[in-house]
Parts: sequence; structure tokens; C-alpha cells
Amino acid sequence: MSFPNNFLWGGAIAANQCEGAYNEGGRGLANVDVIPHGPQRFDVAMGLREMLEFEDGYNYPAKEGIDFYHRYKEDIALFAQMGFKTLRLSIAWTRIFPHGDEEEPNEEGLKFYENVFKECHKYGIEPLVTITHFDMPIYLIKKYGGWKNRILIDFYKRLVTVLFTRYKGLVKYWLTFNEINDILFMPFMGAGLVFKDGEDQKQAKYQAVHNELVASSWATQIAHEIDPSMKIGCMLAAGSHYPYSCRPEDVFAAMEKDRESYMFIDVQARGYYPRYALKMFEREGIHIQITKEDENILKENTVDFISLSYYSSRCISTSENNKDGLGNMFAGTKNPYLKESQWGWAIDPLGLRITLNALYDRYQKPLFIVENGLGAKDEIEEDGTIQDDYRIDYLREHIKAMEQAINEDGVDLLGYTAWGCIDLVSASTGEMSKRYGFIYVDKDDQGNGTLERRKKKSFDWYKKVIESNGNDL
Ligand code: BGP
Repeated sequence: MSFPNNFLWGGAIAANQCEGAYNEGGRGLANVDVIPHGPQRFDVAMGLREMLEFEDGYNYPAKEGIDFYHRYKEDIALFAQMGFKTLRLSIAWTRIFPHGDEEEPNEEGLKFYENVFKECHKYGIEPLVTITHFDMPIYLIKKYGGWKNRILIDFYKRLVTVLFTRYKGLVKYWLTFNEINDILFMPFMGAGLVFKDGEDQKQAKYQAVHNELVASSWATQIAHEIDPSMKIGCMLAAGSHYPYSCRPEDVFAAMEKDRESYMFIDVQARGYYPRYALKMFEREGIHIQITKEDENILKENTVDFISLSYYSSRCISTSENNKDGLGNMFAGTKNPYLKESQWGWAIDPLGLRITLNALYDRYQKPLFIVENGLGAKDEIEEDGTIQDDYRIDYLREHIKAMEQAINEDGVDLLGYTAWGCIDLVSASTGEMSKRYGFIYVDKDDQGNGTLERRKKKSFDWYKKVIESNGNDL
């Protein structure tokens, strides 16, 4: 096993899933604040329900998160103990611009992240910052209709200008939108879209997609103007699609499903819409407002690197009998060759190697795995320990696969940040019991608990992995 000397080992968290303090420091309300846990979660995340009724329903346990807002020093010290080289975290837009359309930013919010970044540097940890991780001001949704309105591009430009100027010298690596392709599956969570009855959802989604893609390119341009050494990446919810069988129809369907996501990165990495996407818009009657300036901005500002989350591969069948992949937001078909997590996510380390190769072959740009991990229910033993060997097994196999992608296939990989390196609120369930961390946080699905931090068995294991630069797994 060998990894490049400067390989960026670390972990990943997101503001909306860990910070809490939703009404402190001048923060405004965000879309993520009104997505309840429980049965209505998906309807709201998908924009299918009017969100206003949930406005006061900022539900436990998301309300308080894991209180990272007040405990970040303690948490970063623990990450430093594991030897993190990098920490991926995100900015809550509503801390910087509570409504999103103000002229001037909120100093208290800016100061908070400045303190967090400085705390990271104290330990030699390089922050890797997601500008928006499922997170936008409610005000922009109510007043402007979210990302389907291209005026959001201007507000986003203002946001990133403030961030790049203020954090120049503190943050080098930036990601513009978390899992940008999630707009298609969770348009309220990803882009603040709420659909009216009878509205053409596809049209609205792809206009929002375009606006985000243009905003992302502007961010790349603005960053490079402010500080040419900044590296801007896109972020894809990745995971190759396998045909369920070798029937050509299944193979074709898997190719099309891959393209649904690749389209985003094709634009961000190559600078223009691929022809298959333009044909699809034509076929589906989707008319996107694209200006000449948009075209130029996209063309001239492709990303510096491509980041991805990878949890599982997906399997596609064209036969109606095989559509049984519940428990996965990308619902596909159950793959009979793979085991699954407690939430039905297929466990496929080789799939990571396949995905890395596919992305590297396609774009020839450095890759960065910014999310990977196993969501599982952890039990505290009588002696107070948490023996999460299942998590260690999952991570070990995925790290092996990425090592092979680097050394046997020649993939250029910048780093690896394990998702939810400290337990936090799950994005799909809005609850705590789906845990990913090396550090246990005492809190349950009703929001009760002391918030005490406790190292799991995987904590020392990951420390050893980083210390040995991936040699000792
Ligand atoms: C990704 C998100 C993360 C994260 C992760 C795990 O889609 O970027 O925010 O939560 O998935 O998903 P979950 O929390 O639903 O298990």
C-alpha cells in the first residue's frame, strides 16, 4: 500500500447537520431548517409539499445538530488527535447573509468561520470548504422562488466574493455545490424548489440546474481573480450504474442513468453542455434560458478538480419486476451480488474503483473523495466502548480500492475525507441513529442526550491509517 506523500486524509461534516444554533449569531432561517424528520421528510425535500406549514417545525434532532457551533474547538482537537490533514466542512449561507439578498454580510457569521478555520490551522489541518451543502436562505425561496430564478446567481456571486476575500490565505480548497446532481432527486433540499400543482417540474429543475452551473463557474472565476492559488472543485453524488443483466436494454439504461449525473460534471469540467443533454432537452420540451455570457463563463471557468461522494454503486434494470431498490434515494434495483447496509445501501468497494476510473478517464482532472462511509446503528457496550468493527471493515475495503485506483490504474487522487467523521444528523432521515462517525455523540432520534463525545474503536484505527499514510489498514 502506498499513497502520495501529500495525500489529504481527513473527515467531512456539513453545517446544517452539525452546527445547530439555528437562531444564534444573526443566522437567518434556511431550507434545511424546515425539512422535518419522520414520514414527510422526503415529500418536503422533493419540493412536493408546501413548506410554510413547517416553518415553526424545525424538528429535533436537527435543531441543535451536535452543537458544533459551540463545541468546534473540542471537535477539531479530536480530529487533530486522529492526525487529520484536512477537514471538509460547509458554510451556512444564512450565517453570512441571513436573507441572502442583503448588500452587506453579517460580521458575526464571518467571524465564526474565521475562528473555525484558524482553529484548524492551529493543528495543521487544511480546511476544505463547501460553499453550499443543501443550504440556502428561506427568504430567497419565498421571495424569488429559489434557484429556478436566475437572480440567485447574483446573490451567490456576492456570497462567494465575500467568502474568497475574507478567507484568502485561510482556505485553499473550495467546493461550489454539494452533490449538485441531487437537485434532480431532492429539488427543495438542493435548490429551494417548491412545485405548484401542475407545474412542469422538469423544466423548473433544469433551469435551476443551469443557474447553479453558471453560479459555480462564476465562483471559479471570482476565486481565481482574488487568489490564483485557490482550487475550486465541483461535487458529484457518484456511484456507477451497473446494468442488471447483459440485455442491451439494461446496458443502455445504465448508460443513460450515468449520463443523468455526468451531465453536471461534463459542464463543470469541460465547459459546455454535452450533446446528449441538449438532445434530451429537445426531446422533453425543456427550454433553458442560456445567455451568451453564460456560455462564455461556463467555457472559460472549468473546475480545478472533481470531488465526489461515494457510498454505493447502483443497479439498473428495464424489467418492471426488478424495481425493488427501496431505502436508497437513487432507488434502483437490488444487486444480488452485494451485501447492504442497515438502510439498504449496497456495499461495493470495487464499485469505488470503477467509479474513480470512469471519472478519471472521462475528465483527466484530479479527483477528491470527499464523502464515503457506513451509516450504522452503534451500541455502547457495558464497559463504555463502541466496537464498530463493521465500520472499520467498510472503510478498509474502500481505502484498499482507492489505493488500487491510484497505484494500479493511475488515477490522480488528492485526498479522502470520511463522511460524518463525528456522528451528526443524517441527511436522508433527519435523525441521529444513522451514524457514520469515529466519534460517538450522545444524542437520540428525539433530540435527547448530553452531546458528550466518545471515541469509537474506529477512532484509533483511523489514526493508525493516517499515521502510516494508508500502509497499516
Ligand atoms: C450525502 C450528503 C451528506 C450525507 C451523506 C450520507 O448525500 O452529502 O450530507 O448526509 O449523503 O447520507 P445520510 O445522512 O442520508 O446517510
